[in-house]
Amino acid sequence: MTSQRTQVAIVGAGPAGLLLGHLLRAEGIDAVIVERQSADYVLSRIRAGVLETVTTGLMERLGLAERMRAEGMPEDGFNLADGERLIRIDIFGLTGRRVTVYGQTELTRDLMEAAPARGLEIVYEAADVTLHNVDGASPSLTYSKDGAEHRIEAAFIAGCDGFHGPSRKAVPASAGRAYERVYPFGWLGILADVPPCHHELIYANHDRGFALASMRSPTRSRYYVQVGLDERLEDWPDDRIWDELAVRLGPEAAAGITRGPSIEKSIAPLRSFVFEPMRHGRLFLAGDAAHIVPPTGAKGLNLAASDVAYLSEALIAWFGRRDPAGLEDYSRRALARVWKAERFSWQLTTLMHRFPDTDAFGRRMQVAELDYIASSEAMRTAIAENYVGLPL
Ligand code: RFL
Ligand code: PHB
Repeated sequence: MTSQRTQVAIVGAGPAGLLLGHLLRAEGIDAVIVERQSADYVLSRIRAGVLETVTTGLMERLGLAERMRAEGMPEDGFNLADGERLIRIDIFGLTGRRVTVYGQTELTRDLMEAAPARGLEIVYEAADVTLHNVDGASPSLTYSKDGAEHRIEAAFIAGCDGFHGPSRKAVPASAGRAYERVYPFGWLGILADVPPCHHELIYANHDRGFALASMRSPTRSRYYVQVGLDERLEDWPDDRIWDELAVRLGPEAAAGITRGPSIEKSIAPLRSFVFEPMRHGRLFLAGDAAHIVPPTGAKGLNLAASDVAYLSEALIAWFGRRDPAGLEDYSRRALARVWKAERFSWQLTTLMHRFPDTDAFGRRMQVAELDYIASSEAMRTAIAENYVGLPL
């Protein structure tokens, strides 16, 4: 067994772990990331696309925003569609801020590529990561790689290992509580090298179900359709997806759709989940390890970023001045923002999807709410300020 000491051991090289590692290294704090997958595998997962200013701001602060500034697409607004018309949410006009379309893959690549030069060690393909003594004075983790066993001792462990990782499971059931809602449908996503159908995102509620038109660049589109949980990818050849998108997104968007072969296709389930508290002893949870939002509000990656903004600040105060206040307050502070994003994501999901038990009354409620949003600037402002991201 080899042994290594660091100040913060980080589990998971997703956005939460990578951002945290860089924020700590920028202040001279040692950190090591252990990641179960290879770098290529992590980069092959097509996920988030919309970044709040909290997230782009962290990349700026780290001096890693050059490519994001050149290739990211600033968005002044987005649209809700009700089957016929587009209801525009003028994010910039209503809040003075914008979101940026820049794929999670690209953000992750920028962070991974900058790691060696900044002394951020990332161990890829680390198997059997196990956390030890997280509620004692000297926590550690062990993993195996290439047939050898390794141990990392640290002052703190950051669990940034996503929903299925081992960190949350290292918290005894009696020390935490999970809140969960599982939705009775999923999103089928398709990536294609065709121009987007519209210059802004469109979230559509149609009688046949939800659809989303998003993008990655002027030549790459990302679309989603709501599907039943029993549906399989084989049931959805590309043509069926394009046909369905054209109907659900409405006539204006349909006129702009360019069809092309999919380069990625996957089905993701939708879930709301929060684990409280986000700290157990010397273990701190951040990002999807602690909470999941349905993707409708585009909040998951951005919450990972705000968690690690709080956590890095707390760890920097601890290592710099032995000030424990930030660490003690981390869970409360992070959860206050998490629950508001949970509420927004749940509300937008409920407003925009067909639920198997939506009756005629429920459908009328959705239509009336969309109509109210179209006519009320107060409603649009509430949506815009949540979508663009609540303050840290
Ligand atoms: P991640 O990205 O899941 O990274 C966790 C990392 O931990 C590793 N890991 C382990 N490492 C070591 N040992 C183990 N035993 C391990 N088990 C797991 C994993 O391999 C992985 O590399 O979590 P993180 O960093 O918290 O980041 C969260 C975001 O990835 C997630 O919230 C977003 O992708 C959610 N999301 C969206 N968020 C947005 O802000 N805007 C969006 O537009 C948006 N769209 C989406 C989304 C998520 C989606 N899916 C597929 C869930 C669209 C979709 C379809
Ligand atoms: C995406 O582009 O993948 C995307 C955009 C907005 C969302 C979810 C996903 O709300």
